[in-house]
Amino acid sequence: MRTEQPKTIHLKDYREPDYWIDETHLTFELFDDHALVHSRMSIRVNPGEAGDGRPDLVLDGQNLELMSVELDDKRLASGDFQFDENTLSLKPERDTFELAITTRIKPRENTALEGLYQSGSMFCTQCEAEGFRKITYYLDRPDVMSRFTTTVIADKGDYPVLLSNGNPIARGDHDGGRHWVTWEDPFPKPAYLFALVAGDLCLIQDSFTTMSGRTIDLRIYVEPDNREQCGHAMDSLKRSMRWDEEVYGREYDLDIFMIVAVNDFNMGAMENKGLNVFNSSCVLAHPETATDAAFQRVEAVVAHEYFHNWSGNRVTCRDWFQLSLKEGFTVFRDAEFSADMNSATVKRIEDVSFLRANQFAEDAGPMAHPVRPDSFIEISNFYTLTVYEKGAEVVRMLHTLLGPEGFRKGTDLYFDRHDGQAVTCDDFIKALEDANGADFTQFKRWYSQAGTPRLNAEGRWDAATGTFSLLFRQSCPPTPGQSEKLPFVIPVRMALLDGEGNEMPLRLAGEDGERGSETVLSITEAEQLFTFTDLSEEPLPSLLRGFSAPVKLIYPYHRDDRVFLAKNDPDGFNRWEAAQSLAVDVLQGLVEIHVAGRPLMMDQRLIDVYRTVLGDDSLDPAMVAEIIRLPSEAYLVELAEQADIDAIHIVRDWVRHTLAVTLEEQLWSIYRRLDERIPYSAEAVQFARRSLKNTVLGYLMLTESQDALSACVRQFVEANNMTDRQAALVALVNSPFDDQKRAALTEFAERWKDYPLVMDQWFSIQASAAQPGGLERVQELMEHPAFTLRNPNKVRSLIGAFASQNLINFHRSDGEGYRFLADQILLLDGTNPQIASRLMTPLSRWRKYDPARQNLMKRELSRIMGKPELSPDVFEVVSKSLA
Ligand code: LYS
Repeated sequence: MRTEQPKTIHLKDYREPDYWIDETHLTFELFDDHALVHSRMSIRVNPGEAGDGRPDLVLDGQNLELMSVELDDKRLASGDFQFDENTLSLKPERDTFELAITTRIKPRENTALEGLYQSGSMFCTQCEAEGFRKITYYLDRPDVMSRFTTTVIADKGDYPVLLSNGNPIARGDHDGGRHWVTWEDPFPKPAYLFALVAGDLCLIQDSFTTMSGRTIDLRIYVEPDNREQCGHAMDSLKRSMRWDEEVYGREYDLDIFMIVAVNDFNMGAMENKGLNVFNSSCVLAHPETATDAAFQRVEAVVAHEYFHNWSGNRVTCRDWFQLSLKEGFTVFRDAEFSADMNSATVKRIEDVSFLRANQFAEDAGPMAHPVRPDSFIEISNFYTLTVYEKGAEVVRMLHTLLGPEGFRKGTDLYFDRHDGQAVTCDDFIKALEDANGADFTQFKRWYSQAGTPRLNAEGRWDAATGTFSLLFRQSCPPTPGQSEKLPFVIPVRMALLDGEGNEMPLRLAGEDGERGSETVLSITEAEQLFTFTDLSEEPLPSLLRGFSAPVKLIYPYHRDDRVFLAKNDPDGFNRWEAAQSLAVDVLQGLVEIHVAGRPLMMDQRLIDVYRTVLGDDSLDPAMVAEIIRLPSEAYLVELAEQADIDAIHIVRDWVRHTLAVTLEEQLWSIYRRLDERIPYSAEAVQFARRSLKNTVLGYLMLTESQDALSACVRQFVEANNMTDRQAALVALVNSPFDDQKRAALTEFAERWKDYPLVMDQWFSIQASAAQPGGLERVQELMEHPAFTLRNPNKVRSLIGAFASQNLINFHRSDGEGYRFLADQILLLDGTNPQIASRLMTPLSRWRKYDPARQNLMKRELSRIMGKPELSPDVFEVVSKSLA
């Protein structure tokens, strides 16, 4: 047990800093085993905050060796300041002064990958959220914005490329083979946006002409071996720049925009001003080594980080409780961008599936928190699905309520009004309100109340009057610290369908005029009734189109209604939703039957829907693929009050087999039609065809026929792209054909052993395979020469994939899966607490399972809790999980 508990920080305690830092001049001397950091800051007291007498200046600092402190060019003696593990404080004698500090740090020993660290042969930084304090003493908070200049000095042979934010303004050589470059960033920024990179990197260069005619120098820096894999990231960057001009009127502001790919990175990427640092998995993409999904992820992450230049950098967060101000908004922006570049409906389906299986689970677990949290122990733990993905849903609802034009007026005002400032979620809402004369007082509950609202709806048809009334009732389950919730504003996009599936004209009682054939109902009360009039026949409602609010909608549809909607709803998203909910209903019913020990019987209606969809040539093949994909085990677990993971797994498998066998002929004809030999292109039309072909191949392999096996092996061998090759490997790995499986895995590893990102895939495919013995396989793979606990991508692809995607093996009834995960968490906590803390998620969800599993999971949580010197990251999650 730790001796001292880490402190909780509360939003309500926010106050402005006592001092501002107007200028920050940094000089880094990089050496093999250490770095010297000299900083010189122009500091001024914050008159608003200074009461009687001048407050102490308290700077943040962690793991720093303090070499010297100079105040206005006078070296301070050790009695002139105090310092402890986390701070350096002194008493300034004037309101404005210059403070110079030298620290010594050890980037090579920095395994937490926060601050300045070494990845492979290069130096790089990650400062968000509180990493800058591991570089030098500073006011490391986002509301302190400063103009930075940075000089980097290093060996010229080993580190020919020296980068920082802004523009290079001077360079030169020193004796002894060292050289230096000075960078100047004209835009004041918080320290979390600082970046430095030094390495032997190759440069891929292009340019972009902005809407006002300025030419921007675009640069991607990667290790020389990766030179051929940057084209897609560069194209994505140019498309993002154009899109942000067209859709938001936002132009890029520096002369250079740089992206650097690094192999060891805790997250996806980071939007440092002018110098984005990326996990190499979010930059590199080549048809032979990256799947379509990887191509789309690169496009999305490049866009996300680029969009941050306005939503995050030009306008930043006042404090870390406001994280969703930049992340929720930017995820919404990148999702809309991806929707415009690819299939909008498919993008929405993917995002909604992900949100419901994962963020809803977070909302229902011990770490549940509002989009704008009230408190935290460790801010790194709050880079969550709630802050990012639910935050984006909240912005999407604002977009829905205001319409695209009103929303644009609002964001124009927001960027205008707050350019160069550090602001709050309330400021964002206020700009949208002021630009539109809207009142979002009640809407703001989405920022302060946690949990996933339930929306129960019921319809009543009155033939005599030709009216259809919809009664909505909303509620929200309690979450930690919030037992009672007030009603949310829930926009419900909807239509009413007639017996042919056509949308009927919408006229609401009490309103003049018609609402057209689709409308948005704004639900604001706990209980609210809407009555539609002048209807010629009983309608079937198509509700929550496009998932217009992140809620659990419960409408008492009959299975036949869902079949009808799945076949006829003119709204593509709701066709998918109807098929999904039909499948959920069928699966849940079968789970009960299985648990009762009765024989399983397939509901023919599900087969009928799949058959119709598979035969509908007018549908986008990617849509067909989405519709015939059964809901994931994770989603079924989330929906269950208490999940019977064995039953869910058995039943879902059985349904998949049954579908495969029943639809075999039709599946073959689709596979044959789509199995074409064409040159690869990373475009939506091809993504769609491969997506359907490979979903179909997955089903065909379930029939265990020799024909399927031959087709699969042939695809594995002959594929001209990684998407097809990998899909075949997945199908083989999940099949009973042991010889072919082994051969394919060996061949794959041999061929791609020098490609770390491809090997990540190889690990994760095996870690996710549901065959018995999954844990032993993972343990064996941990000994593989390509595996290392030091690289976050490797940890995620093996341990992370096992614990979050291989539910049946992770939850084996003897608890060995839990013990294994806890062991890894304890190991990693000593080297990389952020990664250790992320791995806690599956254990934190223990309340979802049966009492025996609950005990086994709690036992591991207690074991983790008992470790002395636990990091604040893991401490926060484990203590909240056990609370
Ligand atoms: N701001 C980054 C993003 O674009 C993530 C930083 C993560 C810091 N722990 O999502």
